[in-house]
Amino acid sequence: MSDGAELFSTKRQKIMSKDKIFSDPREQVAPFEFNEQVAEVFDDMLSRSVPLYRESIRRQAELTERFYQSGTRIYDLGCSNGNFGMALCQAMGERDFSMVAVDSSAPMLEIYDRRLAEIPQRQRIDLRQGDIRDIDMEGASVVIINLTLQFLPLTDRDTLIRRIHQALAPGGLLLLTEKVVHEDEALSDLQVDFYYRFKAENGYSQMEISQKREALENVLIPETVENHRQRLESAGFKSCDLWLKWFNFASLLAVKGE
Ligand code: GEK
Repeated sequence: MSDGAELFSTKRQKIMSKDKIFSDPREQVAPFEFNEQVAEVFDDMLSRSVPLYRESIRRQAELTERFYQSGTRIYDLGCSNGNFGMALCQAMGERDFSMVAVDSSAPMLEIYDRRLAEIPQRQRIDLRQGDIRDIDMEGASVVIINLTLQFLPLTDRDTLIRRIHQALAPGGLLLLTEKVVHEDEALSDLQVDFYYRFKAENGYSQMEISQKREALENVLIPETVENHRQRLESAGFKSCDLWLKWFNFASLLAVKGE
């Protein structure tokens, strides 16, 4: 992997396990879960399943550095094993900051905790196990929700985005990355076709691709970019930019007015 692998470098990263979770045929595919088996292969899974994953994490860390206001907090909602946290420590360098990183998966947070133990900025990141819908947020200047809103029921999404807007200081930043669908069915199909091509190029077999798709059915519910934009606008965000787009993946940034 040459796409900035050094970005998240820790000792653990160098012994990354390969994702073979869906490589054997299954009679019934159970709904996808962020369990120990997934946590173990997470970096390999994301780098082979999410186009531009490293680039997007890196730029979001740099955007966070740009928008962070001293004395406030950063929230990483659905932080997984800490790739954003590691990139952020690098982007912040010596600069002081405070981040709350939340995930419901204990195996993910165990890995994050081990990675933090290896770096000098460990005290700046507070790991919390819980549901992002229940977490209290206040005094924030940046909130990132990277590939995680898509796992909430559709009915819970407006409330969370409103709560994020309320928690942000004037001039605060929300970073939102999601798998998306297109409102035009033919274009949606085209995006998915190119997405499966990307996965196949990264070594996933057709069986792995289709079993993973089945496991994510009704677990990961993508929306259109337009839906996301509208939700951000209704929550009160003053400006919004689609800063990265790759077929069925979209990264938006939204800024709260002064
Ligand atoms: C990254 N942001 O590397 N409450 C808390 N955590 C949740 C919830 C919830 N309701 N639902 C899902 N999660 C990361 C990648 S992965 C994306 C995020 C993916 C957590 C879940 O446990 C998992 O760790 C994360 O959200 C989604 O930039 O694997 O497609």
